[in-house]
Amino acid sequence: MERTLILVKPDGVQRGLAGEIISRFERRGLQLAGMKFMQMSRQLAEEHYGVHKERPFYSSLVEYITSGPIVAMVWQGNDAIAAARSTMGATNPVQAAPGTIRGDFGMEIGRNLVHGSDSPENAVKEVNLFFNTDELVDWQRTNDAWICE
Ligand code: IDP
Ligand code: MG
Repeated sequence: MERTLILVKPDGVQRGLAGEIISRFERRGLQLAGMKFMQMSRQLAEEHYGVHKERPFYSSLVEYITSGPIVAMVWQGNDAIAAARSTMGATNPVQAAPGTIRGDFGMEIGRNLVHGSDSPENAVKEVNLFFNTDELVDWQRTNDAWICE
């Protein structure tokens, strides 16, 4: 069982796509473990995107992610990280396959609607950065046997 941090970025919220985006993870069969509506501080953004500090787009990325509210979520399941990333689509929406979130709703890499952890190590770090343990819910989904063999 893996957990992954998913964010509906400010463009997703502002465009009224939060429900649509959440729904795609839900319908896929991922299980929700935590969710909050919040606005990221600059400090949180700099920590979250610390690996990109030297990249030319870093300052605009921090501006973008702090520019409005986001929906932060933890989704879990077998291979949750890879499953979530395939539901999201490629980083650049122009290259993202139709049927993915970015491929269906995005036009530019700097407005790509959604974040998802990219590895088990980063997922643990990111989940802990956004959520306290008491904000994550351990619950039994009654239709699990129809999603997981
Ligand atoms: P990911 O979100 O698909 O994991 P990363 O390479 O980790 O992609 O980049 C983090 C975020 O930084 C992207 O989702 C996107 O918002 C932004 N980003 C990445 N590359 C560029 C770029 O070349 N120009 C502008 N923004 C970028
Ligand atoms: Mg990434």
